[in-house]
Amino acid sequence: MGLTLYRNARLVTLDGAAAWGLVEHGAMLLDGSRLSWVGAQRDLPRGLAVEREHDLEGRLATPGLIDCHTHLVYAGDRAREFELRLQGASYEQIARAGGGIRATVAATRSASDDQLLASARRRALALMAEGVTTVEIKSGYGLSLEHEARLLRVARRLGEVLPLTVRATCLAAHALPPEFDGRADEYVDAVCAWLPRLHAEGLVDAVDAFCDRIGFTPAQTRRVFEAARALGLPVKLHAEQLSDQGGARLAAQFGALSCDHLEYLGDDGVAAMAQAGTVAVLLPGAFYFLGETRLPPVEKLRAAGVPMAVATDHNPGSSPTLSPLLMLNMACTLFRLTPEQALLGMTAIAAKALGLADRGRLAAGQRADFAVWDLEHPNELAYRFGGGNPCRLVVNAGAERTA
Ligand code: DI6
Ligand code: FE
Repeated sequence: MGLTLYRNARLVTLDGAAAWGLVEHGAMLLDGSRLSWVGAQRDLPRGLAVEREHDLEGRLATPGLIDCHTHLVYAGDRAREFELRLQGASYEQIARAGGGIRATVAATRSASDDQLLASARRRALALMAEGVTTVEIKSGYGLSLEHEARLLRVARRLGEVLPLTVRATCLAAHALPPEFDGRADEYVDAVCAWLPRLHAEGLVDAVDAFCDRIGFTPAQTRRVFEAARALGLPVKLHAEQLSDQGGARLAAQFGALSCDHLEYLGDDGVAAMAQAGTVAVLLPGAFYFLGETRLPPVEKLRAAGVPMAVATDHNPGSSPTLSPLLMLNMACTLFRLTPEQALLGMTAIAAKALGLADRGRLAAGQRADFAVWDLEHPNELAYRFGGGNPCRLVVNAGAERTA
């Protein structure tokens, strides 16, 4: 395949010293699925055999968005629980009464593979329409070997049927399934026994757990992490979402790629994450939708040099959003990230949260994953909210997909 040139773009490379890595009158050269040259058009090497040329007409080009935390594969919805919460029931109370994650598990187990794929595909298309080129998808609504495997296979399949990179994370330790009531330790034994089988089928890129009062204890989480480590799989953690369990400290001991949520993260957790190089994944959708008032310690994370990612956390219970752009806005309005930090959080730092070094910036050698926007300046990505999608074009590994 010959070279492809995209020219006349305002490049938001997120690379180099300039704010946003902004390059006016920029051009990108693609060699197949990779960027082979990125810079100001006047510096473009002469005498190249360019096969195809695209004029971006002065539009903004950013790295493709990376949604590094979603639960995209499930059946049913939890709109009724939303009503109950508005009448005063808490997320935790609903979960303890057998609703919450368990309600979605029941719906998911009775859905067919085709139904799960079709609904996940619709959700993925909505994310892609706003510039997403890589998505992480967690299992966690199956909670048995058979059903967790089914969810992970659907996630893998999605990456085959769509121009989208899918990273699959096993979150079998999401909640206790009803058949294990009162036997959480036995359930954790089971999860540890499933992991090698799921991994042997090539279904697992990382392992996650929900460490909280309504999830699993740090001791149980540690056992899941040990099973992951024995397989050479990286770990992540839903940590300190509803209470401080010391989950982040534990995850840092295992060199976790990321700790996610973190509203109740304490100073020791911040320090442990900084030392381990663990990414903090901020999820403003869940914070907003659950009416949480405790903010993640963004100032402290920033001061300690912990990289911060931003994701949708799409799931039916705590964050039923399909708008990564709205999350950029909320990361700024609710968590006080700067618009540039928010975009970095959904590109370069999100890539780090997934252990991917080949994407997240516009630079030679990176994957040719980018989005083109009808916007003047990148700060508008976080400034606008709720509709009027400005995404004009999405390119994944060099292949165009008109949004
Ligand atoms: N925390 C969350 O916000 C999601 N999972 C988790 O551990 C919510 C999952 C759900 O309510 O269905
Ligand atoms: Fe989540």
